[in-house]
Amino acid sequence: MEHKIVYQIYPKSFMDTNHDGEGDLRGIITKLDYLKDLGVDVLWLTPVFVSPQNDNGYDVADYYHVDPRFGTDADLDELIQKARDKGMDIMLDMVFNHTSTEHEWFQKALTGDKKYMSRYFFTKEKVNWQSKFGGSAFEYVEELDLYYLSLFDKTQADLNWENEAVFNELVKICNYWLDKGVRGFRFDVINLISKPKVYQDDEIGDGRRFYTDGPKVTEYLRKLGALSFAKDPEVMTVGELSSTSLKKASQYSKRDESGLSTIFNFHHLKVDYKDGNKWALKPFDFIELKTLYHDWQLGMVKENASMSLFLSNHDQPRALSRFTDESFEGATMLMNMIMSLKGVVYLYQGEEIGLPNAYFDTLDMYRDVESINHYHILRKNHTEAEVLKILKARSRDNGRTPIPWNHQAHYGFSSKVPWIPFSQSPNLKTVEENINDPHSIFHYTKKVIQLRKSDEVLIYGDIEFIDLDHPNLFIYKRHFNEETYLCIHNFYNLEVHYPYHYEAIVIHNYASIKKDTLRPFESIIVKI
Ligand code: TEU
Ligand code: CA
Repeated sequence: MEHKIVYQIYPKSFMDTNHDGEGDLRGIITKLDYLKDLGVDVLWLTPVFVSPQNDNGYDVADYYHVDPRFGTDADLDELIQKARDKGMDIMLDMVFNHTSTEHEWFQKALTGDKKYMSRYFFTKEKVNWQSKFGGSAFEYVEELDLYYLSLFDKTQADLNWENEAVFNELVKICNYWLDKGVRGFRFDVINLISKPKVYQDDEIGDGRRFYTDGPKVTEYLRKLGALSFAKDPEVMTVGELSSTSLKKASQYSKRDESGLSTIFNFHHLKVDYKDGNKWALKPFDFIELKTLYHDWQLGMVKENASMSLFLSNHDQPRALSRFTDESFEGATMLMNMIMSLKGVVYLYQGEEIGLPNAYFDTLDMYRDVESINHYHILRKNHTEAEVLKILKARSRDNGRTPIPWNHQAHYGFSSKVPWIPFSQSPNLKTVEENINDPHSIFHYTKKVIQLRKSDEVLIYGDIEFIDLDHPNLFIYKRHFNEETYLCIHNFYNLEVHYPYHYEAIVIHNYASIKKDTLRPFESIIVKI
């Protein structure tokens, strides 16, 4: 699995082919040669199932059919086949912690049908748990004089995995798509599926300590795996884990267990949260970032478990803007790092062309439910300017702007004004510009992908961290058989003196070496 590169696609912002300003499945089909040329092996699509799109598809109303916004069921079949013909697998995003309140199960529950009510969490009393998008996690239903649990938006009702009928439905859905030729699943917030029997107020937090990494998550996952995806070792699965721990995470992706292939944890993407608060800004803590990689890389190896390597996705500001000056050197330093750590590499659309954050200046440019909710929450005790500054740094829309393919109308993404504005950054370069420039971030990414997929030291080698307290450099070695690589990444826009010896250069994001020196965002991997 570690030799495969996964490319995450946010279909709504990838390529539009039917002139409605929203990306679609046929748009992805038109770009398969581009993705094949880039060298990726698996295409992860965020949800394309029927959905009212209140949370951009993470509110699923029908798990068996494609939302007309994205195309037809036949379009998805064609994408699966055509990707396969080019040696790429399709990974679908399974949102099994909750359904949309538009889903027929929930609609039947609203009629008071006990059989369907027990598929969710209806309760007479509510407790003080908070939704991840702000506000109470319990929504009141007058007709039933009951509340239901919704940890995200109120139109996303949490599913009761303890209910056999629910579990069997989810097994059926997985096997349906496996029979359709899908070769991968990403499981959304999968460590929230084991809720406590009794709810209690949280005196200190927002309630997540009562429902995160619950007692039955491992059992549920291994059972689901045994009845569906783990039957075929070629099927790649990844679990998105919210606020998890190394101990728990390693349980879910133990090799040789019918659990997940790998997991996503997010601690390394909270190193710029002031006091752990997403909506409070501070410069990223570099030492903490390196220490987290040290602990998780070695911890997962010790537990014989596998982790994913990623820096950006559709919920995060773009790493290029978050950790660097958006330069070629910044982008390729991050690329060298993610491709030389231990695990399965996930790239997010746009990283291969150095696409920066959105840089939206006004609220009306934002689309994300979480961002708009928090605009109003933060405005209670912040000025307009302060809130817009926080959103500019933290909003999920930073990762959701459309791909700029070329300099035709609407950057060749659509013939219509797109559903969300393009990045307003002056550093934006199109895919076409990248392809036409041999020294571009695109061609460098292609080269380092080739290296990562063919180099056993980077794929299988042990990892050893060095000088973790260095203020500017991230340094580690990879060992495999007799070979050792030294990897050095300068995370800062300054020159650093650091003596190192080498036998040969494996990859370098500068044209030549300056003895014992790492220039701004310089990154080199050498054989020693
Ligand atoms: O994200 C879960 C999750 O943890 C994020 O919502 C995260 O908490 C938030 O972005 C941090 O601010 C998954 C999906 O990736 C996300 O797009 C969905 O909104 C969410 O689940 C609910 O399905
Ligand atoms: Ca479209």
